[in-house]
Amino acid sequence: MIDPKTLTAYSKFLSFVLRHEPGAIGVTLDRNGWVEIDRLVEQCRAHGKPLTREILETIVATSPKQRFAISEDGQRVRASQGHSIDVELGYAPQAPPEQLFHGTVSSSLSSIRSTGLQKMDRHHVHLSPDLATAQAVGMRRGKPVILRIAAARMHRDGHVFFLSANGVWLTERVPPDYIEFPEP
Ligand code: HQG
Repeated sequence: MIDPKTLTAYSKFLSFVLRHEPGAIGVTLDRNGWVEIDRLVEQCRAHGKPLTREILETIVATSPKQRFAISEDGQRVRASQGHSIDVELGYAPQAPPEQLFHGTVSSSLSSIRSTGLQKMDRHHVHLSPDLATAQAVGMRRGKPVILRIAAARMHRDGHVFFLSANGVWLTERVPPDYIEFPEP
């Protein structure tokens, strides 16, 4: 049994490597974001992170947000979303539900009111399917503020949506007109 704190620390490190900086441990991702598990483990160990295949598989299986996925042949792993580096995740466009949610903080609101939701350092704006998830996302930055997104209307107006393997809705941007802000 691996202790949960160790798993969390490895999970954060893997997010960093698989979404942002594979070069930090000398691995490269293929165009779809995958890396060979053996190579990843070897390079983690060479950089002072004694990861094992067992720990990796435990993280993939138990991560509450299912951040990582293992390929069908069991040989490769990738992050399911959240990248800042250029990868083609290959998710098919999908019609979103009527409404989606975005958790943010009050200090971002005036900017969001004028420019809408921007993808910032990531590939997409990330939207949550339910309030509780959006609360948790917003809480990473402070007191959460929940925005309601008229996703079905956006979709009818031609905006493209993708659903990641771990249930995060992704879109290029959300113009202010589709955002319902909470009462001040
Ligand atoms: C804000 C986590 C000013 C936006 C979560 C957010 C999620 C603006 C921040 C995933 C803005 C970007 C993504 C604008 C957006 N002006 N601020 N125009 N547009 N923002 O981390 O959605 O744990 O890139 O509100 O669970 O917070 O990494 O996006 O506060 O699924 O797996 O700019 O990351 O998942 O922050 O989180 P992020 P996010 P993981």
